[in-house]
Amino acid sequence: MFIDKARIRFVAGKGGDGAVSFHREKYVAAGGPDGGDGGNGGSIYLVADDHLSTLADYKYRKKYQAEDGENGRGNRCHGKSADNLILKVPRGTIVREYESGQIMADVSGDEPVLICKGGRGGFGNAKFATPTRQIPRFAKTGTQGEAYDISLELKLIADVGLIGFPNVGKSTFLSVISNAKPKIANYHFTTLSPNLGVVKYKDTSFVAADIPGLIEGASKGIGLGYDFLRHIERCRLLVHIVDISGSEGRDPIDDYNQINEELRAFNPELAARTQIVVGNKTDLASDEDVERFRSYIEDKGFKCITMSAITTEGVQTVVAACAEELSKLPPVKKYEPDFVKPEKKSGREFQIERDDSGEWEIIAPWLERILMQSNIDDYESLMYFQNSLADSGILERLEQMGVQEGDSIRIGDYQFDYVT
Ligand SMILES: Nc1nc2c(ncn2[C@@H]2O[C@H](COP(=O)(O)OP(=O)(O)OP(=O)(O)O)[C@@H](O)[C@H]2O)c(=O)[nH]1
Ligand SMILES: [Mg+2]
Repeated sequence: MFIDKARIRFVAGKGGDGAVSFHREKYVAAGGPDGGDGGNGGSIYLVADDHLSTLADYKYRKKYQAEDGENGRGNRCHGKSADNLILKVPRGTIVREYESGQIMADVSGDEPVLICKGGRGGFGNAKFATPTRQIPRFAKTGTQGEAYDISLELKLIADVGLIGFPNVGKSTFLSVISNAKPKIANYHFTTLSPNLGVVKYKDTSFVAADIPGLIEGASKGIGLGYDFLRHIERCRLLVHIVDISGSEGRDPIDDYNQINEELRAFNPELAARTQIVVGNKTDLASDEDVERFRSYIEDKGFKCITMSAITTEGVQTVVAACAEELSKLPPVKKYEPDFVKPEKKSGREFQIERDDSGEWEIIAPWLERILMQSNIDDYESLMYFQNSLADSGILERLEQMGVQEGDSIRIGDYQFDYVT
C-alpha cells in the first residue's frame, strides 16, 4: 500500500548512570574511587533509502525507541554506549514535530539525519576525585534522551513531474524515456501511486515522476490525483501531457485549461511553475487536431511539442526540451528546518508538596538517586547533596513556600529537619 503520511513517536535512549565504587584489593586498605562512567544512550537517525517508495512501515509501528546506555561499574569499567537507531525512509521525507508542525528535517540527501539525540552517560565517582576530595561517594546520573512526537510526510524528489488527465499516456511516456516500469492500461486511474524513473540524456540524467491522473474537481477531492500533487510540489519542471486526439471525446484545449485550473486551486506556486506542454497520441490525431492545439498553446506564449508515446515519434524531442529547461532552472527545493527545540529540561525537575501535618515532601527521583548513592555522614557527599538542593532551585522554592526552621522535610525514604 502506498502511504505518504505517518505519525510516530521517537524516544532516544537514556544515558547510563555513573558508578560509585572504591578500589578493593587484599592487603590494600583504603582504595581510591574507581566508579566508571555510564555509556551514552542511543540516538535516532533517519536516512534516505532509494529502495523505499512509501512510509508504510511507519503506519503500523507507532513507537521507535533507541536503547539506553549501560551504567558504569566498579574498577573504572565504563558502561557501553547504546547503538544508534538508524531508520530508513523514502528520499524526500519531511520530518515535522507533530504539535508545532515545525520542520525538523528534509531527508533528501545521503547523510543520516539526527532527529532525537540520546542522553549523555553520567560520570562515575572516579571522575570526581580531586586532591581535596579524595573519597567522592557520589556519581552523576545519565541524562534523558530526546523524545518527540513526529509526523512524516513524503514529498518526492524529482526534477520533472508529469501531469494530465487519466489515460493521456503519462505512464507510457515514462516507460519509454526511463528505467521505470509503470503499469499501463486503457482505463482511468491505472496509476494509483507515484512512479519515479531516471531519464538519461546525453551525459546528464534527471528524475521524472508520474502521478495519478487529475480530473475536473480534483482540488475539491474528486478522483485520486489531488493528494498526489504534493509529490510534484518540488519538481523543477512540469510536463503537461494532453491527449491531442481527443480520443475520449474531450477537447484537448479544455483539458489543458482544466488541469491548470486544478493546479492553481491546489497551490498557485505550482501553477506558475515552468511547463512544457506536450500533445500526445499524434498517431490517432488528424493534422488539424495537432495544428489547432499547437497554435492555441503557442498563442499563449508557451512551447508545444507533439509526440506519440506509443510509436515514440517525437519522444526524444520532449526529453531534449526537458534537459534544456532543467539546465536553466534552480535545483530541487529543499525544505529548511525551522524547528526550535523546547527549553531543555535540566533533568532536575521537582515538585514540592506539604501534607496536613505540616511535613514537606520533595518529589524528585533524581535527588533520591543522589541520596541513595551518597553517604550522608560523609562531609563531601553531604556538600554535594546540599549543592544539588541549591542548584536545582529546591531551596529557593521551599523558602518561597514558607518553610520554617525545624520543619520536617521528606525525600523518598529520607527525612531531614530544615536548618538555615
Ligand atoms: N494510440 C496511442 N495510444 C497511447 C499513446 N500513449 C498511450 N497510449 C495508450 O493510452 C492508454 C493509457 O496510457 P497510460 O500511459 O496508462 O496513461 P496514464 O496517463 O498513465 O493514465 P492514468 O495512469 O490512468 O492516469 C494505454 O492504453 C496506452 O497504450 C499514444 O501515443 N498513442
Ligand atoms: Mg498512469
